[in-house]
Order: sequence, then C-alpha cells, then structure tokens
Amino acid sequence: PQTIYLSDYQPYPFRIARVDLTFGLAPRATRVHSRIEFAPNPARPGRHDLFLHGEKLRLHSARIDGKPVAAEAMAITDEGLTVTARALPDGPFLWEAEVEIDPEGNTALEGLYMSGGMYCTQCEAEGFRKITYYPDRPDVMAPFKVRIESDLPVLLSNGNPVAKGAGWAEWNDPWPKPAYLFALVAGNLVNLPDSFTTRSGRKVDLNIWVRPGDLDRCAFAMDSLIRSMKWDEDVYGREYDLDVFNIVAVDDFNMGAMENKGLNIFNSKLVLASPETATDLDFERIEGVIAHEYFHNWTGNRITCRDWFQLCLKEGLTVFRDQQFTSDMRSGPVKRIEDVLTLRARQFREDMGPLAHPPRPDHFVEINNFYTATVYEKGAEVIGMLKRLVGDDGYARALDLYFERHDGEAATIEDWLKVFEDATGRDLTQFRRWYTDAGTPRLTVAEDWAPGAGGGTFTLTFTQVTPPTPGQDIKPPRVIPVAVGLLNPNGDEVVPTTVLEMTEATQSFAFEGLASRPVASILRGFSAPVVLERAALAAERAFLLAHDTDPFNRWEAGRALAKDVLVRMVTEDAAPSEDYLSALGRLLADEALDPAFRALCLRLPSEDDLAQTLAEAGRSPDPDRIHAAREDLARAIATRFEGPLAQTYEALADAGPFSPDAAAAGRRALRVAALALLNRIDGGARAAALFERATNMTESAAALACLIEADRAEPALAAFHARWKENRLVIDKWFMLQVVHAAPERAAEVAERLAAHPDFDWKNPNRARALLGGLAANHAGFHAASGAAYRFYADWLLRLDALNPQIAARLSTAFETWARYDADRRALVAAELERIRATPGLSRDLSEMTGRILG
Ligand code: BAL
Ligand code: ZN
Repeated sequence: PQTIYLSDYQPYPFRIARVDLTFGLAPRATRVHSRIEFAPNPARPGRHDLFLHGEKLRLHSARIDGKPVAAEAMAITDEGLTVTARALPDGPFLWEAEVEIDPEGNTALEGLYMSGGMYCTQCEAEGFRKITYYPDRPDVMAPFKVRIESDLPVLLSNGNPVAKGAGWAEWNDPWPKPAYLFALVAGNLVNLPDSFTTRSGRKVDLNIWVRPGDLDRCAFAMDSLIRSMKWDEDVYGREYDLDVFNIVAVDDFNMGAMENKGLNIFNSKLVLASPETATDLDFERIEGVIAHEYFHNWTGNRITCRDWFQLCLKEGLTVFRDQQFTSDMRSGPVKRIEDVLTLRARQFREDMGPLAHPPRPDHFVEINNFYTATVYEKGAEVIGMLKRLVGDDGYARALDLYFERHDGEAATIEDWLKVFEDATGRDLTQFRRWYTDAGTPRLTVAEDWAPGAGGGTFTLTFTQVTPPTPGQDIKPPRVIPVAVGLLNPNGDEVVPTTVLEMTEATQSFAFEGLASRPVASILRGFSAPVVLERAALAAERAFLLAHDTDPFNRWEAGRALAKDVLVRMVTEDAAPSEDYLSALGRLLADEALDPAFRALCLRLPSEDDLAQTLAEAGRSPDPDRIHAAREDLARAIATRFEGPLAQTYEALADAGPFSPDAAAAGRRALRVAALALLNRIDGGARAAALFERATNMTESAAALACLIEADRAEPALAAFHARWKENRLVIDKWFMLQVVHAAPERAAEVAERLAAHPDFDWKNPNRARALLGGLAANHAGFHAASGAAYRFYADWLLRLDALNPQIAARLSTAFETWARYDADRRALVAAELERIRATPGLSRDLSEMTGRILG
C-alpha cells in the first residue's frame, strides 16, 4: 500500500461553489445523484485533470455541463475517477453523476450503511468516497443541499430542514464544510425534543433521535448538550449557528461519536443512560463526549483541518476543551487525575512502543490508524502547556484571534501556533517540537541545598532526555513548563506554584532566601506530559501525600509510593512498606477529602502500568508475579484497614434518589473502591449482598466484578443476563466483566466460551470490543505463558478484518507492548503477528498496524 506524506501536500486544483445530492434509499441499491459546481482554484494555476475519490461505487452516468463524459476522457480505478484536463471547460463547470451503492452490504461501517434497519453514515476520515465521486479531502469545503427519498418516517441530514413531504425531505447546510462532515440518517426513530436560545437570541431546536424503546434514557444527554452550548458561549464566546441541532444514537458504530455539522451521530453507548443501566463512568463519558462533539462545531467544523496530518489541530483542541468543561462541571483535581491516568495508560504506552508517532505525524498509510491517544490526548496536553506558558489572558487572546482569522478555513498546526505568536509576542519555534517529535521526555531532577546567613538557596537541576522512537533517533530539547511549589518541613507552602520554563537539555533553577531546606512539589498539576524521575525517599513521598497543597501532586505522591512498593514486591519479594500503609490509612480516615479523590488514592496502579515501569527499568516484566503482587498488596490493605474500609463502605450506602452528579458519583466510587478491597478478605460476602440490593449500575456492576473475582458469580451472572437480555449496552458489560475479571489462567478459556454464546454478535463493534478489549485488559490473562490468549485474539483479528478493518486495526494495539516481555512470549506474539501479516487479502488498516508493531 501507498504511503502518504505531509510534504507532498498540494491544494486541490478546483474549488466547489455548491453541492446538491439526492439519495434514493434502498438497502441493496441506493441511488446517489450528485450535482457539483466546480471552478478552477487560483492557488493551483494551469490546467489540471479532475480527480474524484470513489470506492465501491457503481457509476451509472457522468456528465459535465449536461453532456455525457466520453469514455475515453475518463479513467476509473479502485481509488477514484479521473477526467482528463482536455475534456474540461476552461472556467467553472457542473459535474453530475449517478452512482449506486449497497448500504446493507457495507459491513465496514464507513460511508452509508445500515444498523438495525436504519440508514446511517460515518464519513470521517475518508468514508464519503464510498457514497459518491468527490474530492474527499478536508481542504475542499462547500455548502451542501440534500434531498432524501425514502418511506422511512425520519429523514435527516446536515444543516436546516428546508421542506418535506410523504417519502422525501430536503436539507440545506449553508456553512461550507468538507465531505467528512456529511451525514445522513433515515429510520424509524423517535425523538426527545428541547430547545436552546443562544445569547444573541437564536432559538435552536434540539433533538435526540433514538429507537422507540430507548427514549427514556436520553434526558442526561440532552441536559449535557444544553450545558455544553451554554459553556461554549460563556467560556469561549462561541455561539451555535443553525436553527436545529440533531443527535442520533446508533448501535453499530466504529467510533464513540461523530461531529457532523448539525447532525451528530453517536454510538448509543454514549447517549443512553439511566441509573439502572449506566455506571457513573458512563454518565461522565456521555457528558464529556456530548460536549466534545458539540464543541467541534467551532473547533473542527467552522475551522477544519487542511489535511489529515493536522488531525490534532481539531482533536487535541477539542479534547482540551471538553476536559475544561468536565473540570468546570465536576471536580477540577479529580478530572486532572483521571486524565493523567488515561494519558499514561494509553498515550505513554503508545509513545514507548513501536506505534510511537508525533501528535502531527508526517506520513501514514491508513489515516484511520491515527485516531490515537497521541493525536487526541497528547494533542490536548500540548495545548495545556501552551496555555500555561502564555497565561490565561494570552490563551484567550490567541483563541479569539484563531476564530477570527481562520473561520471558514482549513487550517494547519503552523496557523495555530502563529495566532499564539501574534497574540502574545512569543516565539514558539522550539515549542513546535511537541507537535513534530514523538516520544515522552524523561525528566530527571537533582536537588541541592546551600544554607546561608541571609537564608539558604535551594536549587533544582533538571535534565531532559527523549528516547528514540521509530524513524526519529535524535530528539533535541523541548520547552517544558515545570510547575513547582516548595513546602517547609511543617508542611507550609513557602514558594507557591511557579512555572519554570525549561528549554535546555540540562538547566538549573535556584530559590533563594529560604529559612530551611524545603520539600519540593514538582510538576504540579502534571504541567507537562513527561516522565519525572525523582529518587525521593518514601518518607518524603508520604510527607507530600499528607501536606502538598496541589491535589494532583498529593495523589501523585501516593501513587509513587504504591508503585515503589509494588515494584519491590515483584522484584525483591518485599513486604508492603509501612510508610505507604500508614499514609494510606491517614488518607482513608480524612473525612475532609473529597470521596472521589480518596477513591482514586485507593486505586492501585494497573498491572500494565507496572509492566511498563519494570520494562523501563530494564527488567522483563513477569505478568504472573505482577498480578500476584498486586493481589497481595490489595489483601494487605484490606486486612490492615478492614475496620475503616467496612465503615466507609457502610456509611456511603446510597440514600435517597439517585443523582448522577459528581458528589454522588464520588461517594459511590469510594464505596465500591472499599468493596473491591474488602472482597479480597470477605470471600465475596458483601458483594453478594450488594448485588441483590443494588439499585444502580455502578454498584451492580462493581458487585458482579467482585463476585467473578471471588469465583462465586454463576447465579449472579445468570440473573444479570436474564434481567438485561434485551439491553445491548448492559449485555456488553456482562461480556466484558467476565473476561476482565477472570482468573488469568482461565481468561482465554472464558473468552472462548463467551465467543460461542448466542449473544456474541461479533459484527457489532461494541460487542466485539467488550469481549476482545476485555481480554486485552486482563493483563496476566492476555499474557498467559501458554499463548492461548494471543492465539485466540489473533484469530479474531483476522475474522474481524474481513468484515470491519477499522475495528480489527484498533484492537491490534493490544500487541503493541510485546517487546517488553520475555523471549518466549515475544516469540509467541511475533508468530501470531507474522501469521496475520501473511494472510492474503488483509486490509490496508491491519497490514499497516501489524507491520508497524513488528517493526
Ligand atoms: N472526529 C471523530 C470523532 C471525534 O473525535 O469527535
Ligand atoms: Zn473529536
């Protein structure tokens, strides 16, 4: 397959003044009639062939200015259609084509496809070319008019409704957009209506469209949408720009959701929620993703990307904005900790393996393989650093300038950085490396204390090194904002948070006039996405856990203690340290702390995180020992603190009506965290009782997970299945929990048994992800020495690839860490990856991924 390079970018030779599409919907033979008004693009002078992308299309007719295009003037390949320049008029011309497509046969869920009897589209990144011939690239923007002909009752597309009648509807989207934002939905749907009046007085009709049985689970998503619209006005001054905003929930969807102009399409998992069916985490994700897709209206749609290399321009910024929104809606510190946990679990893991790439890659084979944690989460971190460096006012000025200067355009990372330079006067040449260089910098710190008559001087010396990543051996130093605060030995803050700007490979920063040697709190709020290597004593970490005024670093100190303990348990058979246990005990007893924060402190580092830490220290991680050590530590905590944990668990029993708000969710999080620890010593007794009584899914799922771990879940699993068999989203949880919490030695066998279950509808991406993603998340189970899980997983990747390459390629990242492990495991994984790679007919998606993972 062909590699596409950023350096090859050239503007498209034509502009489009307007697009008119008519769809005659039929499951196996949908007719798409297109009328596209082209004109030469002055940015590409001279005469050019007309190239239109198109895949899996049956062309019935093609005309230019009303005349059929002669066969000899047109060439059609698997990728598209070319009309020779000689056959084109000099100036503007009208292209008309009629094609036929097969939505029902479209199992890749890209382009126009069917899900449970409804028509739906997914065009990002390159799905529109499966709908009709078109320059399917984000820098070609045009207003679209759409007519849909179908007997289905609800017919939706982008923009505003124009007219409708029996069997047809017309939509007009006045805002020029790239084809990836096109959407069409047709189905037997019902809606939850509401409205929002923008600050300039535009009344916007809001609708969430779902299948008839799902209407009672849309209220939280609607509430989240209204809060998002208000927040974007209040915080970014961004107003909505159409008369309607529609959201549709669909069961079969490759992504989480999609920001199509005026018609967002969502995986039903990220819309539907009720206390009985959705966990608190589901509620939080729904709120965040509804906001994310809505925020794209300005950061993504009004200002889009020039080419797909610029994906993080819209995704990094929109993730950053949705993180800010969640912080404002909930708890800022808790959100920051959750985001860093995700970043480390997904992006650091990616950055330290064979799939490492910069937030702005410079080449790809299949763009769908670059919807990654690096583009999204690291892209957001980079914006957080920019904001820290230029300050809140500078950030606000830069964003205003960005919206003013680039509205209606397809922009680049260079454009983005230029608005910051112009708005703040700062030179961002060095900062740009965060976008172009892959890899996670490692920051080591040395401390020096020099007492003096007029007060002592405390010096921090930092050294940054970024390990090589594929294709990038040399990494020049980056700008790293390091937020630091100093505490005196009593725990009082003597130097408040100060941002040190590191620009060199090694650099020192001195704090003078201090009465006594301070304790440094470094990288407060996780001010840069780096690995901080600090040889701190356990007592110092315990001190920070008790006294740090920065909540993130307080949590981080506890995390570092837990990790140190676990690493020593794995490598030296050490017992859990007293420093850690007593610090944890104090924290558990501190009623002044937010329960959500305490819940996060009780959560032990994951097995994958420990494996990564050991690998970085040059040791080959043993998944069984890691699993055993983590279990031992959990048991030791439960034994030591049985009384306080039991008291916490009882005291936090839900009283009164359910609320999905952050405070109530935090109390449930702490309660189930206590339960998970106690489960190690009560044989599942509390979980069994809770499972019977639980009135919300957070507790119900937590109890079920505990029962599976205690190996007494059979009746509960049967009851859960019987109760929820009609609810696909809840049954996804039933599949996932069984695999994630299976004993490692049985994980592959459990997955195999579940794959044979009649409810394992593997063509549904959520179901496939529940089972296979669940297996990959069971660290010791996935890496069982027998290789059974590797084999099972590879078999399913191949099976899925034939149907839905995007899903198979995404799931293949489970193998990205293979080089960490011992020679036997490496040989087993390599054999599976080679087997996949050698399979005839493999998709471009999976073949690129297996090639990159193998290296
Ligand atoms: N643009 C793809 C889905 C999302 O990031 O919102
Ligand atoms: Zn997005």
